[in-house]
Amino acid sequence: MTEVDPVQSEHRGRGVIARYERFLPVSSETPIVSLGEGDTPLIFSPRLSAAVGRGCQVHIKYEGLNPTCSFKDRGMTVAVSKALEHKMVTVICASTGNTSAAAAAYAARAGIRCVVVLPAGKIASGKLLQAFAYGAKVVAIDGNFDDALRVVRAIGERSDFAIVNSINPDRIAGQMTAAFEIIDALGDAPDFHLLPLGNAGNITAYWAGYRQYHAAGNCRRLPAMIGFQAAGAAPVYYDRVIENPKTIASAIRIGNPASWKAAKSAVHDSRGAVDIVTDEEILAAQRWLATHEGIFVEPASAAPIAGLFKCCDPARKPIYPFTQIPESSTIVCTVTGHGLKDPEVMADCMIKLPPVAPNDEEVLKAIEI
Ligand code: AN7
Repeated sequence: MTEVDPVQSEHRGRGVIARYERFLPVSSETPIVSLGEGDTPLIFSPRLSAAVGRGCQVHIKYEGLNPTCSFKDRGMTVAVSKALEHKMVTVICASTGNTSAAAAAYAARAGIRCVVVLPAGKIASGKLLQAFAYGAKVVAIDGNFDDALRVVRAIGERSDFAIVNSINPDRIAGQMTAAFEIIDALGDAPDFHLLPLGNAGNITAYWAGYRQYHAAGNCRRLPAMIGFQAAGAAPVYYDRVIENPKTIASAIRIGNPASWKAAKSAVHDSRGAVDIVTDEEILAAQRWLATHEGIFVEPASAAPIAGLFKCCDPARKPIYPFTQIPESSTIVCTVTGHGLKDPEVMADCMIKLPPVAPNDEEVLKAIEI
């Protein structure tokens, strides 16, 4: 095959760098590695709005519709573009799955090597499949995500590896673009922003994005940032490292988040909160969102939906009761990854299907109508 240059081509896609270049750490020297990420739908949810009541409006930012089906693509386009600009030949990350899928895809696009270090047996099957499909070098370690990140930090000391976890500020910069898009769509920032909290990069990025757009005069208000952790993996909520984090939401099974301090500042400065939701609440919210709004997300992404239900129910003692928020508030929930990433957790909703005769009578009988 002849040499191609995917990054300097005129057809380099209309991703978040093309759209928000002036807010990002790129220059004319930066080769842009893009897969057309961002510009994801902000979907109004009449049912969640009704659940909150009093004229409040709830919108869902559906980040599962990015090129590798999670929000990580926004930061990865910037991180891999910068790695290429700095002539790096290998990117490396630790991951609970989505970062590795995004890193592998953007490295493939850039024509550089990608190494992903994963906790063995703890990655949702769709995400692991992606890392292999995009040709990454995959290493499973006998440890959890926090161990994997420790190893990656050590290897990243070498000058020939670029770390593309969210400890890389280029990742955070790229992820700010989701906040820009929300403001561009709503005409202002929302009053409340709910999202899952794992390694804490995303809450940090959203808050930075909201503030930057505010400083540029693109919105009048700033939202309260409300992060939700799984009850068994809630270091920020409990304010201590969790040695053996446990939750079905494998994406946020993290006991010692890298952006812990920045997340605390975001919550404090925005007058937001961190709360917890149980695995049962997460799975119920995941199913509710799929069957009531047609939006299928992975378990971690259902945490803010479970959290919104908790906030609406004073009996569950939410940290941030929505019965007390002003009338007509605007609320955005970010759902971070696609449901197809983690098919196993939904496997029990696929009932066994004995084939029926190919005629209308038998089919109607089968659906009990
Ligand atoms: C679907 O891929 O940490 O609080 O290594 O995949 O910014 O970490 C993933 C995190 C939420 C938490 N939702 O975001 C990884 C990884 C989904 C995720 C989070 C993740 P952060």
